[in-house]
This record gives sequence, structure tokens and C-alpha cells, in this order.
Amino acid sequence: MKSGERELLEAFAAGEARALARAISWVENARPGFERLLSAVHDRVGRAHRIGITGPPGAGKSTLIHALAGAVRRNGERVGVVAVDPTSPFTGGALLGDRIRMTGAAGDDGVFIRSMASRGSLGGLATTTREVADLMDAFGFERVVVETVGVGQSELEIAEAADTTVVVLTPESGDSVQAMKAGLMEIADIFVVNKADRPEASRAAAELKTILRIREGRAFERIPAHHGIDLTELARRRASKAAAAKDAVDIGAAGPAGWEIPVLLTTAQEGKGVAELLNALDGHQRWLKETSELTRRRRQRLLERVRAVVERGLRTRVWDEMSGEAILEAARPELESGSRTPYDVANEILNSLRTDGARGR
Ligand SMILES: Nc1nc2c(ncn2[C@@H]2O[C@H](COP(=O)(O)OP(=O)(O)OP(=O)(O)O)[C@@H](O)[C@H]2O)c(=O)[nH]1
Ligand SMILES: [Mg+2]
Repeated sequence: MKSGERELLEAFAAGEARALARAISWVENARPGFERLLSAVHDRVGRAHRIGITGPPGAGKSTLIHALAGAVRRNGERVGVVAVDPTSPFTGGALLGDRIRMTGAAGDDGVFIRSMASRGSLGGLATTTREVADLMDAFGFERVVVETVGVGQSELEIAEAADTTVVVLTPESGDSVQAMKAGLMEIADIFVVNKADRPEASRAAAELKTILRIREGRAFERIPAHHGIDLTELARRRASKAAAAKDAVDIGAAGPAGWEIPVLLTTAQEGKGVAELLNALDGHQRWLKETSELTRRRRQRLLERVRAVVERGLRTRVWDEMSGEAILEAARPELESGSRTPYDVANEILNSLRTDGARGR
């Protein structure tokens, strides 16, 4: 380990917020040694309650997280927030300083908010976001909240990596239908209908409850995927929950220790319903622990992480460290004239990985 890394780790272990910010940048930019850093803090990961907050653009996720962070702070807990910036796909070049923000009362280092550019992440956005959440967890925050817009595969992956996933909708007509299409029904542990100050909020919540009931009832069927999102695993997860669901008569599934997905109403702007949300979050965390679902989810995530890091490593080796780009460049004329196929060239690149590897890189 290099001396810079050791220094950073010491400051990190001492709880210096600046060290956390630096560690996050290190990981986000995949600077040399970032995986050593993550490895070094790994034994401190796993204490935080990881909360994913997702939903359509403008649903009030950030406002809600702000209010939630306040409530968490009043309980004496500290909270880290990772916001995956959806609205500006070209913020990859934004100054890092702009993307670090400490909020809360003056001098309150119990809330740490970090936003991430949603494009251009070297090792894949989902993995990097999880690693940033790991850092916050290892740093000692009791709650780590990840905000993502609920559209697209990688956003779903991010939300799925939480212990507890909250899907935030609004009373707008069609929100729940959209959520269903986007695969949000399968990942939600808690539903929130925000903007409850608007008319139709109760109606929207009731509608959502009806949809949930219908879906729970046929949770064992394959649910057709939209937008190329693979719902198989999600459906399996939902099915295991349904199998354990408490209210057998109500949703047509049996089992003792189930989690009934609550549908809550909030007015994030006014902080209304936030205490109830925190309650539901605590309830879900308890349920996770009591049913050893937490252990199951975390075990699965460990395997996923190994696979993701291997894939990232391979990508880096082929394209950055080895001759992948050079071979591709050399093959370009033949590729363009049609005398070689993409598969042929790809094979050459893959074979070079083998020979380079054999040379003991
Ligand atoms: N009427 C009403 N407006 C709200 C409420 N909560 C948030 N808003 C407003 O809704 C808008 C979007 O809020 P955000 O918190 O930025 O929503 P978001 O889901 O984080 O948005 P993105 O991150 O861009 O997807 C803002 O203008 C908020 O002030 C609420 O409870 N009632
Ligand atoms: Mg937001």
C-alpha cells in the first residue's frame, strides 16, 4: 500500500469527513489503488441500513430524502446520501467540488450528500454507486440513502442493491402504471405517494394498493419485461416475499413472517408523513433481520460484487492496459472494407489477452 493511501485510510478511520470525500473521488474516478482502498475498509462495511429511493423524475425524492435526513438526525443517527444525478447526462466533467455538498445545521457533519454523474463511470454506474455507498457505510453512517430515477436497467440495479427500497410516486394519473412498466413494482419494499397536498392523492394510494394486491396474487407467474428489463430475478424476489406474506387471505399467499408492502402518503415539502416513513423503514429493517432476508440479500450481493469487479478488471486490462485498442485500430480498414468481421477482430483481441496473460503480466 502506498503512503498516500495509508494516510487517507488513517484519516478515514479517524472519521474525518474530508477523507471520506477524498476516498469517494478516488473510487469514482477509478484512480490507481481504489480497489485496495475498498478492500481495506471492507470489514467495516455492512453496519449501515441501506435505503434506495427511486421513482419518476420530479416525484420529490430529493425533497423527501432531505426531510428524512432531518428526522434521522433528530434520532441521533448520521446519514450519508448518494444521489445519482439523472437530469444532466453530460455532467461527467463537472468540477468535483461542485458535487460535494454538506448540509444540515451549521457544523453538522452528520449529513453527507454526494451526487454522482450518471454517465461515464468506468466500471459501470451500478457498481461504482454501490462502492460509494460502501465507503459511507464503512465510515460509520447508520443510514446510507441512494437516490436514483426509476428508469432504465442500471437505475433498477442500483435501487435493488439496497436493504430497503422505497419507490416514490405522485398522485399524477398514470404514475403507478408507469411504475409497473418500469419494473418498480417488483423492487419496492415501501411505496410512497408524495405530494399528498394535491387532490387525488388518496385515490392514487388506493389504486396502488389494488395493483399491489393483484400482483401479489399472481406473483409466481412470469411477469413480462418491458424496456428490456429482466424481471426474472425481481419476480423471484417478490415471489419469495409473497410466499412469506402474512395476510394469506388478502393476497392469496401463505406463510408466517411476511412483509406487507405499505403504501404511505407524504408531503415532503412540509415534512408530513416523514415520521411514518421512518417507522416503516425501521419496520422493514427489523423484518429483514428477523427473517434472515438481510443475510440472504447481502450474501448474494457479495457474489455479485466479485463478478462485477472481475468484469471491470477484464475491461480495464483489454482496453486500457493491453493492446485491445491497437489491434482494433489496426483492423479498422479490413473491418470497414468488409474483409474481416467484428467477431474475427474481437477474437483476435481476446486471444491477445490469453497470450499476454501467459507472458505473466
Ligand atoms: N406540491 C408538492 N410539491 C413537492 C413536494 N415534494 C417535492 N415537491 C416539489 O417537486 C419538485 C421536484 O422535487 P425533487 O425533490 O427535486 O424531486 P426529485 O424526485 O428528486 O427529482 P429528480 O431528482 O429530478 O428526479 C420540486 O419543485 C419540489 O419542491 C410535495 O410534497 N408537494
Ligand atoms: Mg432528485
